Amino acid sequence: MSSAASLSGISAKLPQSLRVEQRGVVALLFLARAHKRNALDDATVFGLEAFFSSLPEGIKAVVLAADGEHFCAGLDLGELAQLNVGQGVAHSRSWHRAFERMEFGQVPVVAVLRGAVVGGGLEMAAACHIRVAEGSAYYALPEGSRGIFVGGGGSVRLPRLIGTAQMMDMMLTGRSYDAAEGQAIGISHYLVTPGEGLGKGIELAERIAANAPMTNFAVTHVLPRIAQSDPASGYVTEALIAAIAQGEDEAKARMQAFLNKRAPKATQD
Ligand code: 1HE
Repeated sequence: MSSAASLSGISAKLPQSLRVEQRGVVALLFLARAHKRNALDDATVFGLEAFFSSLPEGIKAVVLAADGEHFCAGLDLGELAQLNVGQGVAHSRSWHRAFERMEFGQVPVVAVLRGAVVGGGLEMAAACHIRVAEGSAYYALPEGSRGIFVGGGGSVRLPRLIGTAQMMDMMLTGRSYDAAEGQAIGISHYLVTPGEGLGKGIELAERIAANAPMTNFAVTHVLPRIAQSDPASGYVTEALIAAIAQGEDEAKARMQAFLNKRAPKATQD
C-alpha cells in the first residue's frame, strides 16, 4: 500500500510536538509535548489542521493519543497571554479550523485519554468520534478560573455531549470529573485500566476501518447534521443518505455475504 510512504510525507511536515506512526490502515497520531503536559501551542494546532487535512487515501481511521501521563493541559497559556482582542479572535478561529478537520475530516478519529483532559484538551477530545479513557483520566474546564472562556469549539460541542448545565457547573465552580464520572456523564465511551487505552483505541479503530467507507461518512458527517436539524429535514436527509449507502456495490456485497451465510451475525460482543 502506498499510504506508508504518504504518511512519512505528512510526518515530515509536522511540528516536533506531533508524532505519527502507522498500523496498517490506522494512523496513530501522538501529542508529543509531554514536558509541557501536551499543552497546545500554535505550531501544534496548525500541525493538527495539516495532518487531518491531508491524510492519504489508504488510511481508514486515526487514533489520537498522547505521550506522558496527561492527554492535554489545554491551551498553552504562554501564547494567549500575548494576544490582543483581534488576535484572540483569529486564535480561536484557528482552533475551530483544526478541530473541524478532525470532526468532519476524511476518517473517524478515536481519542485515547489519560491524566489531565482539561480546557482545550477536553475541547479537542470532544471533536473526536470515539473516546477511550484510562482510569487516570480527569476532566475540567479551568478557563473559568483563568479569566477566559473556551475557544476551541467547546461551547458548541460540550453541551451536546454532557449538557449545558454540566458545562456551566464545570466553568463556574471549577468542578472536575474523574474517569468513572466522565464515563457516567457520557464524556468517554470506553473506560479501561491504566496502560490499556492505546491497545483498546487501536482495536476500535481497526473495527471502524473495516466498515464500508460510505457508512463511516454517513455516521460522522451526516448523522450529526441530522441530529441538529428539524425532524422533517432529518427524515428526508436520512432517506437520501440511506439510499446512497445501500446503493453502493460494497453494501450490496456485504448484504449478499450475510444472505449466503458468509458474514458474521449481529451477536453480543
Ligand atoms: C503549561 C500548561 C499550559 C502545563 N500552558 N504551560 N490549562 C490549564 O489551566 C491547565 C494548566 N496545567 C496544569 O494545571 C498542570 O500543568 C497539570 C495539572 C495539567 C499537570 O500538573 P503537573 O504538576 O504534572 O505539571 P506542571 O509542573 O504544572 O507543568 C509542567 C510544565 O508544563 C510546566 O512548565 P515548566 O517550564 O515549568 O516545566 C508548566 O508551566 C507547563 N504547562 N500546562 C502552558 N496549559 C482555545 S481556548 C482553550 C482555553 C484553555 O485551554 S484554558 C486551560 C489551560
